[in-house]
Amino acid sequence: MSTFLPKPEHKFTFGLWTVGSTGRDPFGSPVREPKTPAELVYLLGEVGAYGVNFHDNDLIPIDATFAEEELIKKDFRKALAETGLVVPMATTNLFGDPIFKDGAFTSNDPKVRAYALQKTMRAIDLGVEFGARIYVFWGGREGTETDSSKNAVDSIKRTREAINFFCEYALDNHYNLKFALEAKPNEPRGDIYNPTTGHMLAFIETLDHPEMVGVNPEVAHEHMAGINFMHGVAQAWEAGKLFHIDLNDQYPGRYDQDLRFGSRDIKAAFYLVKFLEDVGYDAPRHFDAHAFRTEDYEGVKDFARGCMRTYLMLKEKAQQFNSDQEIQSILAEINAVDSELTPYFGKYTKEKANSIKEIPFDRASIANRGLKYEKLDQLTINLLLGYR
Ligand code: DIG
Ligand code: MN
Ligand code: MN
Repeated sequence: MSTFLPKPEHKFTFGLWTVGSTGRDPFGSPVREPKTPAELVYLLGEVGAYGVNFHDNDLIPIDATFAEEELIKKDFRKALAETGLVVPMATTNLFGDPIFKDGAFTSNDPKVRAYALQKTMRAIDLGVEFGARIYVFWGGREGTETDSSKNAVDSIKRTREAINFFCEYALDNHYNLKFALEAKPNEPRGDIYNPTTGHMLAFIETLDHPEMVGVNPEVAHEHMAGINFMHGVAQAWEAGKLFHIDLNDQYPGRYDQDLRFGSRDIKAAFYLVKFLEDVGYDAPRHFDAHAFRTEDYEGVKDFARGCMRTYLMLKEKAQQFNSDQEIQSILAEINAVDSELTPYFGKYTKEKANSIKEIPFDRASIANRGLKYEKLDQLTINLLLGYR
């Protein structure tokens, strides 16, 4: 049995805002004293994380003076050097300040849209300064409560114009950056544009530089939309667009809970980890989650350790699944190739079409075949519960 201790090769990362969450929620004030970015880096170093991510204002307060900014960066850089943590991803807070109350890129106010461009360019510079290679856009306020307020087509066009602008900004400055778009269906806005990873994949194809832009799917966000998260991740991967991933957990039909990874739907988490490991996903495994409001900072460390341990335990379960003879023999049987039909699949030809039209099918006998999915699923449960 391995000890499930995180290593740099696992590329486990946390945002400053995750382990730095002070436990504020819509119905209660903070329960934990805030820690500085440097203190959070040391905390992440203690639990064995590989990297740390930040929104611009997680690191540099929006009204910091130049001197304050330089001191913060100096301490942050020192903590990174002493712990060995890296900064794989950065992003912009375009949702916290009141100016963004009606969105940033999709705000009806051109002053807000212009300020959002300015703030994001500065945040990109900051992320690049600390080595970020992936830049995330989460449009938390890009939406409506009343659709009397915005033209949905104009909103998509404004979003496209902004992302095109930042792709050109990165090219113009020779930044080695990839952009990752993160979807969420609602909260904090009543409805958010581009609400799922699928919407984002379609949107990316309308951009001027689609090759620079991928997605950053988040477990909780797709669960909020009632979607099978692994299926969306698989579609993004197959399209070559899985640039980053936000791992956490979520009870269906609730607000964005950002729970510890694997703490709610262990079976869904298993299939996700199995997929990521089976395909050799090699980008950061980012836990965009936070500890329960009940916790002190020892509890926050328990939360962070739990995210990484659960991932590693499920990684071992996936290896067991892949080497389980009974499971693999069932999979081999239900995926058997029919050599007689093989010539008919693949690209279209007129000959194939005409031949397929003439094949006699015995629908009843084909339909009567039992697929052993109950046995396969129970074997999976047995394995996950440690009885296999
Ligand atoms: C929320 O799930 C969003 C913001 O925290 C951030 O912009 C993004 C990066 O992981 N996730
Ligand atoms: Mn979330
Ligand atoms: Mn996220």
